[in-house]
Amino acid sequence: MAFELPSLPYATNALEPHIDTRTMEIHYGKHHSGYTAKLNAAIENTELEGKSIKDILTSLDMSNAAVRNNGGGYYNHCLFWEVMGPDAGEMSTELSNAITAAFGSFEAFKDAFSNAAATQFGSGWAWLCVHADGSLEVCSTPNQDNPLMKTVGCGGTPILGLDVWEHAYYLNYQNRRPDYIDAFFNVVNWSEVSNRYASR
Ligand code: MN3
Repeated sequence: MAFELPSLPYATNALEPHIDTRTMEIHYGKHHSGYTAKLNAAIENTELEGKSIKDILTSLDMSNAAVRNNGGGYYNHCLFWEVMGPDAGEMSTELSNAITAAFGSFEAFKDAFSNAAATQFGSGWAWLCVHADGSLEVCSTPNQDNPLMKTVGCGGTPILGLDVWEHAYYLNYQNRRPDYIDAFFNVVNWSEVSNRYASR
């Protein structure tokens, strides 16, 4: 069973003005679609065919560039669409307490996450990850790597991710990545992030 491009949980214009319609159309319809097709091509007739994406990434041979790049791209964008939305929802008390425990306050978490996103040189992602004991970590990874991969320098399960590839923001923000990062916090779906925290 090949991987399929999941449907977007909202319309392509739902995140305006923070993330513009044209960027969503290209990012979802071209980039994510491309990662999906290339992942399927890379695993076809290999022992990876039929495994879950999480299983593939947690046991990945990092020298397998096609699966690393396209499997990462497939998983990362699936998460990215789901942790955003036109409705911010509500953060659970459990997640709120974990953020305070790890960072001191929500504002301090936001600063740490924004800094990770702003200082990731070139293309990559910023992450909020949960460890098995419920503790939280902010980190960033290059390209389409993610914390499920063993040797990327951060661990745990990602529950919030921000794509800082130029394709994610250039049409609307050009070189102003910090403005895009600020805008992202207007479209985070905290109910979804809380669900991911709870189901770690
Ligand atoms: Mn992207």
